[in-house]
Amino acid sequence: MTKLTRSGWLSGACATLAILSTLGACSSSKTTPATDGSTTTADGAATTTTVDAAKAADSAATTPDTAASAGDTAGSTGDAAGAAKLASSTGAWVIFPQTTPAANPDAAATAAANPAMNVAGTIDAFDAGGGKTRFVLNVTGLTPNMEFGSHLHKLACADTMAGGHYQNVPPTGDAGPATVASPTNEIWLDFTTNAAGAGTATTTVDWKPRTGEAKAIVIHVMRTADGGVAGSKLACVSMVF
Ligand SMILES: [Cu+2]
Repeated sequence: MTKLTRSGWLSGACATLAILSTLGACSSSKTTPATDGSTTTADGAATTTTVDAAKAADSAATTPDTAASAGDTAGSTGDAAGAAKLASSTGAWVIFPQTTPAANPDAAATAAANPAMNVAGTIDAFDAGGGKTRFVLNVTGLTPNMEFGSHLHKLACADTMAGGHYQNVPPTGDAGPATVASPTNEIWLDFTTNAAGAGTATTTVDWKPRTGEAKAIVIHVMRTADGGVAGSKLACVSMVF
């Protein structure tokens, strides 16, 4: 339906221009850059395919509910097969200084340069269907062959180093940290880097983060232990729900 509409628009535009005796606009300008990065030819059917593909992707990204069933079939690779994206990390990574023992009590982090000081990469969250959310982390530039912890945090990177972990069920009454700091109640994306310093992690939870209450992904110096402890915060990137 979209293809027909776009093709019809192009044809109509050229026809109108022809009537106005400005044939050059349609016949001599073979290709023009389109805003989505593809090229548009005035007469080409191939172009509409490219444009439609981009529009389809945009549509999937902005209408998660209608694509929920696609998310179910996407498998563990995450971003393939049209799973609706709920959120992505954005902007530059913030590197937290590791030179103040009081602020960063972990010895491994304070003794050496930040092992995540050159981190790059992204985190995406997808609608996995049935109310579930799948997170996929792909990072590079870290110290090779090292274990890291990583979580979804409540605050922005610039706000008290992203604050604490986002939790689906916050602590209430007598519930201690151990009862709510778990990989099913929080987003844990721990990983071990390969020899090239790259790491990946995927986790799926049966809930969606509440809008406005989760704002960043933090990488820690240690793999996450019981109770959510993972040592110093090394780096942070914005990821807003
Ligand atoms: Cu954390």
